[in-house]
Amino acid sequence: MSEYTASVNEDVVPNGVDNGDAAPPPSGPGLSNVIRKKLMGYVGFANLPNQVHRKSVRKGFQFTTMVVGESGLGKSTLVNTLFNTTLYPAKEPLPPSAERPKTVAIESIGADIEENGVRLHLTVVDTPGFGDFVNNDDSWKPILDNIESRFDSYLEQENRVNRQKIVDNRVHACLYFIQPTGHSLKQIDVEFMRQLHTKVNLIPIIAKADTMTDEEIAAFKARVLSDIEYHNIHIFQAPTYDNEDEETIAEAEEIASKIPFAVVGSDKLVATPDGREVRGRAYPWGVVEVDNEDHCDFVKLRQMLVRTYMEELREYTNDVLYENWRTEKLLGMGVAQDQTVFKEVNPAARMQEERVMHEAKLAKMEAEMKMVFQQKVQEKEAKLKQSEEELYARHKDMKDALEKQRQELEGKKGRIESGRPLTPEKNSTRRKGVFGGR
Ligand SMILES: Nc1nc2c(ncn2[C@@H]2O[C@H](COP(=O)(O)OP(=O)(O)O)[C@@H](O)[C@H]2O)c(=O)[nH]1
Ligand SMILES: [Mg+2]
Repeated sequence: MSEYTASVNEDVVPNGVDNGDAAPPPSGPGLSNVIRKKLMGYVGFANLPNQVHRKSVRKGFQFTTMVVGESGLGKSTLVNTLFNTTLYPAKEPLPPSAERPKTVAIESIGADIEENGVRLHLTVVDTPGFGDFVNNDDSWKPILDNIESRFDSYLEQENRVNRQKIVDNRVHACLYFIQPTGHSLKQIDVEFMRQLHTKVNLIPIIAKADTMTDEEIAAFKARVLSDIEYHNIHIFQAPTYDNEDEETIAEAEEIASKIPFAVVGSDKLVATPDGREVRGRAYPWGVVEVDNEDHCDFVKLRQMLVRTYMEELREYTNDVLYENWRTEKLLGMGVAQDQTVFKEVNPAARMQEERVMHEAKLAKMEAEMKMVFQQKVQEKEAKLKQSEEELYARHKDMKDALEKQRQELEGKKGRIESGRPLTPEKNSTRRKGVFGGR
């Protein structure tokens, strides 16, 4: 068993994203709140060098895991058990009269753990309040927002000129705690997993497995899995590689066969009837051992999360979950990926392509010029036609006026020739005195 220490940097940020300060080693004068703790036993991430190359080992790993589930399901206890350190101290339950929060909070705790020269910057994101309200319809929303804002912060760092010091605060795994009801998934479980499965590696866990018998657990697991399948929920699956040896394949299958992991958590040591000291829970009828594979799936869960697939979880988060989110986001902003940057360039083909493009451009310009010309001609024609019509109308008016004048003169001429006075009406009007004026 190896000896090592862990320093716990309790950096609790309610309702928000930790700003990355939690991850780097707490080595500044400003970090006086660092608690140094001695770990109780071997955790197992010293196996990481077998998972990735040495460079990242020297730099240390950033790994963020999130725990989600109704309160009292043993999330904090399991985190303590997993990382073998009291990240979460025992909490006094709230008195009945206390004000209770009305929303899901997001709290993150960072810890730097070192094991056999391998540094792990661990962040655990807790989500107290999830599922605790009368109406839990949107319990998943603040959690999704938190995961996406972590993607946002990573994207923003990627876009910086200096990309040397990228802090990876993305959530690499989400342990979802299912209540050991023995029935099937609840609405809130299905809704959460449906909303989150494309954003985070989901690892379903049956909490407090010591409250069920082996047969009940087997039946419950089958029902949970069929619910997950029915709702098309994607849970994290360990990848299999072609050239792997039989032992590794068998191990992967063994881990996969335990999903959803039925776990028991405890950060206390208890004595077994045969005199051993183990992490477990003591009951009048016996002791449930956390690290005993006959008692629960804790060992397999730790193997999946820490010893074997930590790098795969990080990789899948980066290559698939983050990448899909990024593409969607950029598309939403109207920025499309320029596929040509990925193409291999063949000079002849490139020239041909450019010529075709140039010709197409010329043809387009010609067509445009033609169109403009035609448009101008049409406009001119329309104008000419209009002024012609105007001229014609004026000509007709003048002709009509002249004709009228001619007729009047004709009438006068007739009257003069016949010897009648030119304005007989004028005199008669004056005489009768009926019509005024004129
Ligand atoms: N029976 C049983 N009790 C557990 C288990 N894990 C935690 N508990 C107990 O459940 C209570 C709530 O645990 P806690 O870790 O605070 O739950 P959280 O609210 O989900 O963080 C505590 O009294 C724990 O001792 C478990 O695996 N089995
Ligand atoms: Mg808790």
